[in-house]
This record gives sequence, C-alpha cells and structure tokens, in this order.
Amino acid sequence: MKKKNIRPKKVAYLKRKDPPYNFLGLPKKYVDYKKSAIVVQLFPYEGTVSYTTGTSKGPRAIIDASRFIEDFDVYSKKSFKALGIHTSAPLNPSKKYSKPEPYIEKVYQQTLKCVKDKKFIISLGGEHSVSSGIIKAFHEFTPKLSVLHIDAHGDLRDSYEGTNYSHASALRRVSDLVKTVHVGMRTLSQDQWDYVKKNKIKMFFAHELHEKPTKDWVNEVVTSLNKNVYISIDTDGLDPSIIPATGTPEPGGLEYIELIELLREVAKRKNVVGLDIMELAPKEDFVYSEFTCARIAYQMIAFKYGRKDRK
Ligand SMILES: [Mn+2]
Repeated sequence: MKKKNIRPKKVAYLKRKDPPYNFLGLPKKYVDYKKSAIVVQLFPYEGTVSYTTGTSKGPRAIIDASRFIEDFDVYSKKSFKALGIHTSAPLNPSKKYSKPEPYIEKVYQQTLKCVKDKKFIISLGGEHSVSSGIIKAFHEFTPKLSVLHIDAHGDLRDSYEGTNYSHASALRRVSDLVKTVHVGMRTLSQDQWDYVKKNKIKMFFAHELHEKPTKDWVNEVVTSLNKNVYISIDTDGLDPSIIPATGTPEPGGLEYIELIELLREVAKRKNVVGLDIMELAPKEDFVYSEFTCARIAYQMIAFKYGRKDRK
C-alpha cells in the first residue's frame, strides 16, 4: 500500500507580487494616498535586537495576514475600508544591521509627511527603536500629546550596547519629549526604576493589573493620559501564549481581550493620533502571531472611526 504523505503543508503565504498587496488586500479604489484617511507604514528595521532575530520580517508577515481579516467590524457593525487605507512601500534599511540613527531619521521624515497630511498613521515593525522617530514627528505637530506604551520591558535605558537609540532605549528618547504611560511591564532594571521614580512616570506592572478587574485598571490608565494619545505596542506586552513570535518573550503578559478593552476605552475618551506594533519576529507555524497583530491594527481603526459620536 502506498504511504500517505502526512507532513503538514508549508504555510501558503500570498506572494508579495500577488495583487492587491496592501493592508487588508484592498482594491485600488480604497488605497490612493491622497484620498486615504489612514496610512500604514512598514519599517522592516532590525539593527540592535538582543535575543532572537527576525523582526525585519515582521511588517511583511502582518500585511500577509491582514489580507485574511474581514473588514466588517463586529463591535460597530460597520466596515471602514471606504475611509481609504494606503500602505506605504517598506522603508528598507540601506543594509542589514545598520546603525539606528540614520534609519530613525528616515522614519521621522516619512512620518512627518503623513502627520502634515493629517493621516491616521499605523506603523508596523521592525524593532522598537523606530518608534522614537515616529513619535518625534507627532510631537512637533500635536499639542497635549502623551504616549501609551504597551510592553513587557521599560525600554527606558539611557543607552544600551553603545547607542542611545537601541530598542532598549526607545521610550527613553520618547520620554525626553512627551509624557509616557507604561502598561504590562514585567521586567525592569534598577537604573530604569530609579528613573521612573525620579520622574514620576506612570508604570502599570502586569502582576498588579492581574489583581484588579480589567475595567478598573483600564479606567486608571486612560485617566492618566493627555488629550491626544499615540499608542506604541511591543508585541511582548501581550502574553507569549498569544504572540509567541517575538524576540524576548516574557511570561505573565496581557490577555488579548484586556488589550482590546484598553484600546477601546482610549479610543472612546481620547483622540488617538497613531499606533505602532513593533517587534514581531515571525516564526513558521505561528501565523496566529501576525494575524493577531493585523487584527489589533484593524480593531484600532474600527474603534477610532466607529465611535458613536462620529458620523
Ligand atoms: Mn519589549
């Protein structure tokens, strides 16, 4: 008897050249830059990662996965594709493992254009250091800006491995500019803790959140934010059982639904100007990691534009 081939098939990614290659796989009429309210930026940069590698492949994997997301939103019972969602060409670094400063400068320039054009900007990474370039651009045009940072790590080191722009310093550069609120923290160093205390930075540790009802801590977090909010998500802010494909997985993170409740409440009470999802390092057979990232990105769009006070 002939043996059956029981090896699982490889994941069938859509190929880059398969049209339409953009966030959600939208037809042409919904993706024109000028007509789009939303821009998705792709930053496949990986220069200062510490533990496991692969985050340069993050944006591509999220775009691939997004093509399987339904555009009808179950919270608002609406679709948001008619707002227009433009996906920028990936900003490729000049070479692999190049220094962060020149790349972050390019990130800043590209984002600045979108900010001036009043787009709602979603950025996909790539390592977390690029967020400082994005936020710098927002900072210049957005009064009363605060940053909601979701991460297992503080990312508040003054410098790390010889650079002030490492992924481990991403939020330190940001906190030099604007108010930052940190959620889902599980790991920190003494020097970062000293900095947090000295500067009275709001930090919500995951183990403290797990002791409280979601509604209560979500309310506390949102109350601590300014009127305009930029959201920066490191995928390791979520529990690694939800997003295992990340460089430094830390146990005890946020549940998916907790994160969604937080995003929903922020979108309801504040003006969310942009969102990034960083540090996805795709691993074969863990496609639910990138699918979850794509889902979070679209859910944010739905929460922002699906508010009952918007027509
Ligand atoms: Mn992290």
